Amino acid sequence: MVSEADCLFCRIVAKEIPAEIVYETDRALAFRDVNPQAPTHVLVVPKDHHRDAAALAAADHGLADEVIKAAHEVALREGIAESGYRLVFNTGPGAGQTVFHVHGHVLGGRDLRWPPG
Ligand code: D5M
Repeated sequence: MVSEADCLFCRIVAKEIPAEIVYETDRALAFRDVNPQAPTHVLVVPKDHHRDAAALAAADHGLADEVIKAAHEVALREGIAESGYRLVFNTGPGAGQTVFHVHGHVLGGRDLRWPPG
């Protein structure tokens, strides 16, 4: 496992910090966002540390696919796959990324406007 000291999501992956886990595979973990922006708001992360979506895609072939598949599995389990959901990877501080361990936000359960703010 590639882990980084002082990374919040690495510590959640290591189960050192509690989170409400909703789905887990060998290489991905999904848990509820502490500050939900929709009735369903789940974060999906690779267990290995990569700072953002671009780094993830560049570093490990197949892992980005696994994270996206895990996000869809979460949507199915949460009952939002059919009505539609948003999968968002904020990438960089200017886009609002605050935790630099790549994570996809799975958002759904309400009408989602476009463009997002
Ligand atoms: O999204 C970072 C997200 O991480 C933000 O929506 C809050 C969430 N967050 C922060 N701390 C926790 C813990 N401890 N558990 C669950 N969720 C958490 P970003 O795209 O980087 O702005």
